[in-house]
Amino acid sequence: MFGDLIDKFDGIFRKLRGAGKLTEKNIRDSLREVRRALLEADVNYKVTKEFIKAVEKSAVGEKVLKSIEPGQQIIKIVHHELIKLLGEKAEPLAPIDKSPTIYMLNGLQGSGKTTLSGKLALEAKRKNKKPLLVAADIYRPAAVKQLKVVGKSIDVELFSLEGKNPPKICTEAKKYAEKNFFDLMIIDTAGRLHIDDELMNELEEIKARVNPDELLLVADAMTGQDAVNVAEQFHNRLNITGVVLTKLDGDARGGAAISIRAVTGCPIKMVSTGEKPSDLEVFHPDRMASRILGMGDIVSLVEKTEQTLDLEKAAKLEEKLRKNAFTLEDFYDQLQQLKKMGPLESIIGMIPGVGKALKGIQIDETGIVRVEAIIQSMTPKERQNPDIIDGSRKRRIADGSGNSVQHINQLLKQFVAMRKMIKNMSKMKFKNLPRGAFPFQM
Ligand SMILES: Nc1nc2c(ncn2[C@@H]2O[C@H](COP(=O)(O)OP(=O)(O)OP(=O)(O)O)[C@@H](O)[C@H]2O)c(=O)[nH]1
Ligand SMILES: [Mg+2]
Repeated sequence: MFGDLIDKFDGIFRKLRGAGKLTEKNIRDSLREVRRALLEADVNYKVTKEFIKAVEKSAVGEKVLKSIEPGQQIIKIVHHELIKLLGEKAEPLAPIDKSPTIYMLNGLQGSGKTTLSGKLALEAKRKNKKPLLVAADIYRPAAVKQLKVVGKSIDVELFSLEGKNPPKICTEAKKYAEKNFFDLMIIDTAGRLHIDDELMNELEEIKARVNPDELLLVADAMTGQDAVNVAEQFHNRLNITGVVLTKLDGDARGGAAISIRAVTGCPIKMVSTGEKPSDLEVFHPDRMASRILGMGDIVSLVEKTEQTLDLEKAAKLEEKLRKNAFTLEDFYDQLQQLKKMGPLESIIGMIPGVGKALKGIQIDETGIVRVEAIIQSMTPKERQNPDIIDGSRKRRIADGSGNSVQHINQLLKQFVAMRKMIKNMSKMKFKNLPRGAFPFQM
């Protein structure tokens, strides 16, 4: 997620920090690079222009030039403006407080509506709410079946009607939900290749008949500016309440995520980062900005951990991370947990400073088995204090785990990088970002 941008910002900021005293010229040079980075990330042209203007206005002032750490000041300004661009604060979905609350999902073909239906239903269940999935896609032969499978896998009831049109299905579904005390009704509508009048008319009619509490556009982040255009058109016709960006896991550029709010005025409410039920997050502009600027997102990481693991373990992890008491044993433990949480890159990307720290160090999923074997071959003392692992210990561990000494070195290097990162992390203050908030060295 945002891989390209993170790399570029890292380079730009590195230069800024190295510049010592800043002049208006090197600020302008950096901003030109920021501008190029945003455009290359497929951020909307106008949005980029406005963004640079806003940053420039705050940055090219005496205050910044005279501050003790001008480089840091600029990063702070970029961070601040990015948060503004992304929407300032999180806008969660309408609360499930009626019988039924209605979420209606719209979007182009393959954008991820059906997958999202399942995720939202599961989340409702987690909150002890009773969800109902409504199959309003009667055009694609396998669509109803697909939603049925989704429903079955999470044990959620499906409402479908044969031989009826989608507005009628939704009206009947609402009656059914009212009668049977469902808390949430999720309408999975049909996707189309392009926006056409027929589709819009149908969606408008469903909207008019059931009056949904959320009218969400599900947009594929990987389609970049197309997603932004689609959002604009949907919003013009349907007055959507929010956007859910999907496939952010495969979106290295981030153009849609960054532009959509500014172009449409519609908030991004949730983001989907994978196909698994747990790959759904509330969109937090501040956290997303931090992630984009390579500052990680420890808050989301801890939340994700809490969702996936038992709370006690998560609390312990958080404490350890903050106390900087992370050992190889914890590392091992975390690997076990990580395996449950989804693709490693998405998890690891949330750790502050990780973009650079772990760059080039392989943590592919198959490599985990090796890492496990290596740690298992260590003595408890070695796991607690890897500094004592000298040449002969390395050879013993290598033999014991069926690896080469090189592999042991690689793991230790990886662990040291991780520890350093965590050490930096503990310096972070989440509430008052300004000073010392950045996990990288200034
Ligand atoms: N990597 C990734 N894949 C996703 C995500 N969300 C959905 N998908 C995949 O995208 C494909 C299409 O998802 P669907 O949920 O069927 O999309 P849809 O909008 O219902 O499609 P139609 O019903 O044909 O309009 C599936 O293979 C999903 O597994 C995501 O956040 N990340
Ligand atoms: Mg579908």
